[in-house]
Amino acid sequence: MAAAGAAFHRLSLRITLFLSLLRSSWTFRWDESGYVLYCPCMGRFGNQADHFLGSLAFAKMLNRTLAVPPWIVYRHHTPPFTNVHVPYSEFFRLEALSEFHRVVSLEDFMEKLAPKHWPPGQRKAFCYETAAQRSQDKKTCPMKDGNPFGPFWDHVGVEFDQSVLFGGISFNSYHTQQWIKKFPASVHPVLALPGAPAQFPVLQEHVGLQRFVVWSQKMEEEGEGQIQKLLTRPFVGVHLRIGSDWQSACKLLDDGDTGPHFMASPQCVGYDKQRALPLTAAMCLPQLHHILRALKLWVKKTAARSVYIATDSESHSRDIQKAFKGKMKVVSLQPDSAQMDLYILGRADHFIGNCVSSFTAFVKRHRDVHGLSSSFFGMDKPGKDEL
Ligand code: GFB
Repeated sequence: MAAAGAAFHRLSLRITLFLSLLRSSWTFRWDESGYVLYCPCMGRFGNQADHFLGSLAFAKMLNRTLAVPPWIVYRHHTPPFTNVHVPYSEFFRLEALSEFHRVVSLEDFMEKLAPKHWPPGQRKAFCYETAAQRSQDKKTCPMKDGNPFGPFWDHVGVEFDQSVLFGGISFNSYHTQQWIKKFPASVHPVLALPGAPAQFPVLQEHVGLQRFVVWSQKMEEEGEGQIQKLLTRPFVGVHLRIGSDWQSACKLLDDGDTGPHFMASPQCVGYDKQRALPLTAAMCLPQLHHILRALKLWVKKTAARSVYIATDSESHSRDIQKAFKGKMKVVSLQPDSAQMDLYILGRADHFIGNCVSSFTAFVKRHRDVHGLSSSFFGMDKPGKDEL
């Protein structure tokens, strides 16, 4: 019996190995329907994440495989004092995207597919005519002009040999047929673009794609470890986007240079411009009293025992502790990687974010997918005690 069991075990191991080999050779089989490549060259993580969802939708719309780019992390003030290109799978599960559409990491595309199917000498760049206007001959896509463009394509080892210009078409679904007619995969198997084929902020119809963005096992383990070590449930998580770059951005709002749609604000004022709620200064740059008010309200509502503060600047931990008379555990990890803050905020029992920030938007979408509650600074109704 034991011998039969061991033989069965060996057989099942062989089958598993065979299936995983089959799967990997399938994954790296050339897709005749073509590919979309792009540089996530606008903004930092939150902006790149918004663009990622739109790009995923664009690839599906054209029925091309998306070559998922690495995240560009700007480490100019901390070692290595340069851009770092972090593979998608470092933070999230690549395989979870496949539930929605065909994907391959850009790194695998370059290593396993490009040498044969998109070899040097045949690498075309695609861009808007208006973008090419910036080049000397006015016919060349500015694929590698400046930072982060040059370092990105250098990182994946791409030089472009030719430019293909287009105009009069946008990346939204209205132009699907034009894209397919203009650039059939049989003639143009690889659509390599200088930026994301998507809008910022993410279109309302693509917000739900967040559910395919699933944290990697490594992030999950580290994140859960930090929550267990530092926090006591229930806990309220807050995102304080209050640093100097943000203060300058919010000044545009104070100066009346924006409408209610300013950066990520459709997430809280509404996507419909005609019916959008007013965007106030407190929603963009909450002051300490706004922060304390919202916290008091939500700590009470959720009977929270601790507060987690994610911030791009100061945490106001002491003021917050004082406001709760020292009876609340107030934690601000200030982690090396911003994604750890995103992870913890995504797991809070309630989240208070910044309406205008795409960093908040990432957390809000994630929480919506999981049915968790969120609110925004400057939008809470005053608590009963304050009336
Ligand atoms: O994510 P992001 O595009 O959001 O850019 P916004 C803000 C970046 O600041 C994040 C850091 O990616 C982080 O690197 N950051 C902000 C934080 N808040 C936190 C936090 O709570 N914890 C940690 N660890 N890091 C846009 C930018 O930012 O703001 C644009 O993308 C531009 O480039 C604009 O600067 C004014 O939408 O908030």
